Formats: sequence, structure tokens, C-alpha cells
Amino acid sequence: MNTEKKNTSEYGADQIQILEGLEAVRKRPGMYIGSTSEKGLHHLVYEIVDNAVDEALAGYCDTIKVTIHEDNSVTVQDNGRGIPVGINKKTGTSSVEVVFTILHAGGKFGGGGYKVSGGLHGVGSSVVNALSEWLEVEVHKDGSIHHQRYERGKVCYPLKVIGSTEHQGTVVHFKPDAQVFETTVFDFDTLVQRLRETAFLTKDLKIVLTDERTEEKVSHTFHYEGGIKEFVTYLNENKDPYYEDVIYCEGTKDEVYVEAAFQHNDAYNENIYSFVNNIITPEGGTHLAGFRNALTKTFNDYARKNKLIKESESNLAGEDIREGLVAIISIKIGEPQFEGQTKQKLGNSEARGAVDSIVSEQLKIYLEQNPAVAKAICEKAVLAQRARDAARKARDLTRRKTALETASLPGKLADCSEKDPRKCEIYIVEGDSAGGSAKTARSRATQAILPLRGKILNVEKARLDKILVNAEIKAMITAFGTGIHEDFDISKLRYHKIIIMTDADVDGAHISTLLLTFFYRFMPDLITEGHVYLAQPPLYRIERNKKVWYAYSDEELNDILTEIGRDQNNKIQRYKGLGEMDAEQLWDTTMDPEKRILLRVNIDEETESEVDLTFNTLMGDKVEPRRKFIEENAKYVKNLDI
Ligand code: 28G
Repeated sequence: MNTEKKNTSEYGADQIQILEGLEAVRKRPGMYIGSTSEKGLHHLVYEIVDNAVDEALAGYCDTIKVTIHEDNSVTVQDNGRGIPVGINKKTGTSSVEVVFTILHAGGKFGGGGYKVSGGLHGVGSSVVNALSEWLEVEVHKDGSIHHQRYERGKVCYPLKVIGSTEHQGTVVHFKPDAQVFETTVFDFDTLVQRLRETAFLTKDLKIVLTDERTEEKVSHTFHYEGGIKEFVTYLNENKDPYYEDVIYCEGTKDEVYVEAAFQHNDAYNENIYSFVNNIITPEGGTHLAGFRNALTKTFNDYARKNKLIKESESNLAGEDIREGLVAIISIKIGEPQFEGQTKQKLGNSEARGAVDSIVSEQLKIYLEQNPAVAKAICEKAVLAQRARDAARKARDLTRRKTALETASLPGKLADCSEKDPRKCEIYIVEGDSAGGSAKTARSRATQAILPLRGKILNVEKARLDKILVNAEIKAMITAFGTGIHEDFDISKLRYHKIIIMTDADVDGAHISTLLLTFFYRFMPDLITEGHVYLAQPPLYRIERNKKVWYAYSDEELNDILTEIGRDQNNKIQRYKGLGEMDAEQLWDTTMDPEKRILLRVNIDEETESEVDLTFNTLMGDKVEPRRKFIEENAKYVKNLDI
């Protein structure tokens, strides 16, 4: 006890300064980890794992173990060199202590609260330490186990040797501080997704994730010898690839290490994910521009040379070549510069040139050696070009229409009288009969109803020209008022809540997903800006002695029956669809803003590749994965009580 006290006081002035540094993190956590929500909580793990990944990228570590313990504390373990244990000249403390108690200048997050650089050893460790109830580090190095503990960022005692070891590496065990975070419960699937992505991006790195909170430990191992090539295969898992190979280019130019992998599938949308130093760049940037340029140029050169486009025909547009493309671009660069409002766009100009020249050179050779694949891609692009021309004509037609007759809303729409979009809601309702009840039930001032007949078109399975003439889709586009794609303008949105209301069964779930897919592909801002909701109709109606209860799940039914007593006089009705409710019941249970439950649909940009896989799984031809998904429940839907 005495020694501990003495040691603490020995830290003196330096220590006070250090504590002030971490106090800043505790005061404004959002500045350093983005937020204190569930997302911020998971960031703690990523920060620590990223340091271990850096050690792997440096070539000294090949396995990282991540364990979620019963108390929601987390251990991350690597088999790298171990953080240096010697005394740091400037501070007079161990390097380990420096790593965990000194805030790196500026931090990983800039003023706006976003990540601006990756690939710097130990940068996030002090932030994680500051936001943990406690953190313990163990360094296995040169035969000894070195250990130190901190509580809310404060050193408990200096680094000390607590035993001997034959291993080498770093172990960090921490418990996020419940005083800081809105929730301290980790979501296994969220960590699975992120760690899988990290493993794909770091060839040959093995990541083992274990959850000890369940009765039987659950463990996942992510280890991809093929790196981003396997990432592309994974993203195309539930699709039909257009050819067998995943095309892969790799090289270094101007000190930029470039990797690109891609493969086309038989669908029509493009999915390109770009990364810089293992961090996703949702808005792309110079590396992505270089890739696109290389693709357009190389395929056009090849198509011309091999007479796959006629002399009289115009060049293939980039988007034609990218139809059905799944690609990963991953670069490693010394000093990444991020631009744009959210600093998610790479700005380094040398990255453009490096990606362009490496992909152009290697793709040219690949195409010459694989003429069948080259021809297949060019022919697909030519078809895309023709469809695009047809779509443009169809769109010009609708554009002209909207310019001339702005008020021509779809006939089936029962619009609301309120004109302020912030107060307006539109219910997209499955089937004409439920649509009828909803029209009777609604609050006319603020609630509009658009009934849809049966299943809507699966936009994953159709080209744009066909999509734009579909009646249900046209009705939604005109009702929303925003236009789509490059014409999309959220300021024109006529309803700030778009509420999907379908039967609570598998068909209803399928229709919801078709609608969400359409929004995601053509009006993604509707989802990212939080305008899309799912209504929650009840599953049961319970009546006894003229009193009525509604249950929205089997669990709730059970609770209600327990409370009112399991009596012969209980009348229990299981709703098979919205159509079984009369207007009043529909209002009371599902539409009354005072009582209803809505789920807001949201998409996490960082796991966007997973969302895409989710939509592919749901909308693709392969039946088995789709059923599995529906059983597992929609993970891109977040609960929100309104
Ligand atoms: C297990 C969870 C997270 C790490 C290393 C290895 C070294 C290191 C880490 O150096 C650089 C910072 C300021 C002096 C480097 C070891 C060179 C030689 C390393 C990790 C040292 C930090 N030997 N492994 N940092 N500077 N793993 N895993 O954090 O003070 S962090």
C-alpha cells in the first residue's frame, strides 16, 4: 500500500499534465471516438485491434485474438514484438505507459470527430484507456511478463514484471466505462463484420473472435490467404459471377502500395469499396478515381483493338463497364490526406497515378491472356450502353412530364392536406384492401397513403430502363417528389417519414425488403438521413370482458396472459395480415403517432459492404441464404420508440 502511494507521488508534474490530457478525452469523448453510443463503444475495440494490425502490417505479428468476456470487458492479444518496455527519456516512464497515458497530438480524430489517419502505432490506446473503467496491459518480451493497470486513465502503479514467459506480444484487457457510454454491451455480429473485413484486408493475418458471454463459448476465425481477392468472392457469394477469375492487380508506385481485386456478376448495380490503410473511404477519392479511369481506358482500348465496338459507335462509358462490378481497392500510403466535408475522401494525387498505372498495366496483360473473359465483359458493357440509352429516353419523358404537370400525383395516392414536409408522413401499404382501411383510419392532415399492389419489382434483377416504367415504382417516385439517382434532391422530399406497412409474415418481410432495396439503390439518402421507417402491426388481439390488449410478439402475448390470467373467456385472435383489422384497430395499433411503434431503418457506413451483402442475399436467386436471412431477422433495422 505504502509503496503504491509513494510511486504515484513520484510522478509529479509530468503526471498531472498527462492526466489533463486524458481528462480532455473523458470530457469530450465524441471528439475522439465519434460518439458515446453503441458505435463509439465498438470503436474502442477497433482502436486496440488496429494497433495490433499495424504490428502485423509491419511484419511481426500473424495472429490477433479478441475475446468478449462475461462482464463485457474485452481482451485483445497479439503475437508481435510487444510494446517497448524501456524508460522513455522525455517522460522518465516506461514506453508502455507513454502509449497508454499520453494523447497523441491531434488524435486520430480531427475537430469534426472523424478518423483522419490510420496506421500509427499506439495512437488510440490512450483514448481507449481514458474511456475504460479499468485497463490492464501485459507485454510479453525478452522472457518477462510486464504488467500495468490503469483506472479511468489513471496509472495504478508503474510497469512491473509479474512473471516469466516464452511468448512475445501484447495483451490489452479493458472494461469500457459505463459512466461514459450509453451502452456497454458489445454486439457480437458487429464485431464479426468488422473483424472479418480487417482480415480480408490483411492477407494472411489470422483473427480469432471469441464470445464468452454465451453458455457455450462461440468462436469465429477469420483468415484469408487470398486477401481482398477472397473479399470479392465473399461479396459475390450469393450472386452469379460472370466469369470464374477474380482479377487481381498489385504493385507499388511512388511509395503507394496498391491492391485491386474485382469480378463482374450478372446483376446491374456496381459495388466498389475503397480503403486507405485499412480504413474504408465511403466517399472514395483519388485512389478510386484512378481505378475507374484505368478500367474505362483499358477496356475501351481493348474493345477497339479487337473490334468489339464498331468504329461508328461511341466509346463505352465507365458506368457501362462497371455494370455488375464488385471491386475492392486497397492502398497503403505514408501520409494520407483526407478531404471533403466529412474527411472521408482521399485527396493524395500520387494515389490516383499509382492506382491508374498499376491497374492499367496489369489489366491490359490479363485481358490479352484471357480473351474469353475480356470479350464477355465488353459485351456486357455494350448491352449496358444500349439499356442506358433507352433509360435516358424514358427518363427524359418523365422529366418533361414533371416539368409540365407538377401536380400530377399518382391516382392511388391519398395525399395529406398539410404542406410542410416535416409534418407529413406517407404510408406505403401492401395491398389494396389494407390500403382502403388505412385511408379510412388515417389522420388526413398529416398522413398520406399509397397502396401498392402485390410484390414490387426486384430492382436487383432489372436494368434501369425496365425499372423506370414500372407502375409501382413510378408512383413512389412522383409521390416522394425527389427524383432518383443523379436527379435526386432531398430538399424536394414531400414527406419526412416514409413508413412501410406490410403484413407481419414472410411475404410482408419480403415486400419490405424489396422496397428497402429500391430506396437503397436509387434514393440512398432517404435511408442515411433517417426518413425510412417500418410500421409494426400487432400479431395478436386479446379480448376479455370488453377490454382489449394488443401483443406485438409472442413474448408480449405471454406477458399479457400472465398479467390478466389465463382464462377461458380470453378471446385471442392471431392477425394473419393487415386486412383482418378494421380501420379503427389499424389506427389504434399501428398508425396513431401517440401509441404506435416505428422502427427506423439505418445503415452504418463502416459496415456498408455487409449491408450490400444483405441486400444481395435477400434479392438474389439463391433461395437458401435468403431464407436463412429472414429467419435471422433484419440487422440493418434499429429500434426506435416514437
Ligand atoms: C494487443 C492489443 C493491441 C503493439 C507494438 C510494437 C511496438 C510498438 C506497439 O511501438 C512505438 C511509441 C512511443 C516508443 C515497435 C515494438 C518497435 C519495436 C514496437 C498492440 C515506442 C510503439 N518493438 N505492438 N507499439 N513507440 N500492439 N496491440 O497495441 O514510445 S503496439
